[in-house]
Amino acid sequence: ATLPRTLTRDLGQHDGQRVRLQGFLHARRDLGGVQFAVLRDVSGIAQAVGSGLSLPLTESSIEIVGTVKAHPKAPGGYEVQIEDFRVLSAAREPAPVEIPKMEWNVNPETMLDYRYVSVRGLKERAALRVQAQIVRAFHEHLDAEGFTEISTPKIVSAGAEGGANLFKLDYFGEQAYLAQSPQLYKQIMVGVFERVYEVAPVYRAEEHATSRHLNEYLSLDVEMGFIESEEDVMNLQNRLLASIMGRLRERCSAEFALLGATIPDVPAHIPRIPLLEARALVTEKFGHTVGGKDLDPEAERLLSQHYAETEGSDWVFVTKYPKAARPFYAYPEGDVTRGYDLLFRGIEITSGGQRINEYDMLMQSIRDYRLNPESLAGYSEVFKFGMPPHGGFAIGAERLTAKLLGIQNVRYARAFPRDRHRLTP
Ligand code: AMO
Repeated sequence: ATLPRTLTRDLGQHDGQRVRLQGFLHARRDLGGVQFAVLRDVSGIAQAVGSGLSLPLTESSIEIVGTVKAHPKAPGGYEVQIEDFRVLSAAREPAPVEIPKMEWNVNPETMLDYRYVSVRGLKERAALRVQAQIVRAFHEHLDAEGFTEISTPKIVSAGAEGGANLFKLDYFGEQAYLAQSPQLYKQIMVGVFERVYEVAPVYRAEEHATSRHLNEYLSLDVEMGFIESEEDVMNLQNRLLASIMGRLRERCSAEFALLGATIPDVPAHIPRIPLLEARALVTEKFGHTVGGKDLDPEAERLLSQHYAETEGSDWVFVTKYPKAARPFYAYPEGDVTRGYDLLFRGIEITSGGQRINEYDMLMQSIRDYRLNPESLAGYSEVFKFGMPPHGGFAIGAERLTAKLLGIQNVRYARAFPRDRHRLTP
């Protein structure tokens, strides 16, 4: 019988035994008489040593059978003495980037050009694994709170968020768009399941290359019915984030250690501040004048700094956004709305709030925003049929991942980022 496969991370359980490893040739060294091979598998790396071997190019996929020996200087504390070395699929040419030597911010464009292989790097894949665990924890927590997962169209007939950043598409001769957000559909689905979530890519035709914008990103969307106000939504997000961070602490400590990052605490009550007060605070305390109706990136950074210093919180909800800074579906309250943003370590990672749920109010808002009521009829009609008070939010998965891990650009928090100049790989 063939020896079962052992993962590199489990070598310590097999001290003195024969094991079979499979993976990629991460690094190699030939000292003439002896050869060293570093094998990388899904769980980590292991050093193996043999003699009389002719090692293939790095990134070849390989199989090693050998005996495990404790070796304090080897990664993980064990080394495998090679008895049999097999090449499963030989690399045909040297890898265009040296996988073991890659670091964040080293030739970022080159790394992205060769992303199909550079993404194998330990740090690169650690970021993606953390994101996968964020998504998993998102599912787990919301399932436990009675939410149902939904899947809504990404080819749509109208924008949900306004603005000019819609990708146009020819749909059998009709004008269609790539969805900017599942917003309108997740609201409709509240009428079905009361509490829903969706994990799916969304599309934004952002013209400008910034470190926080992608043209395709993963949106973690939530919507819940029968709320009293946006407070219920913020409280849900507060619980959700605490639970995600708790699970990351259990499951991703190795990834955080590799990236030199720490998992933040989530206060039982994340601080809240109305937008107008936030703008004033940033001006008074830091002398920064905020342009526009929203917070600019510098104001977001300063406000976060303030809450980190005064309350020890990496998180702050900015509430009561004015109508001018919110889409048509936001629930109005005088001059402002029941919309909020969540800042995390200096950057907006979420928009959310309570939504309009009364038909007449919604139609008035559609007119006030000078939108075409006909193009929104597939959404607005449902408000004739008893839509309960509801609200929700969306977390940008790449922004959260990047900020958690200290990654400077959201592009590295996505396996195959789409930016202004990048449609491949
Ligand atoms: P909003 O447009 O603010 O709100 O988007 C929500 C969150 O998505 C992330 N995000 C982005 N991430 C990467 N690249 C981009 N171009 C980009 N644009 C946005 C941010 C942002 O906070 N429908 C509402 C959500 C809701 O109210 O439920 C919406 O889409 O983290």
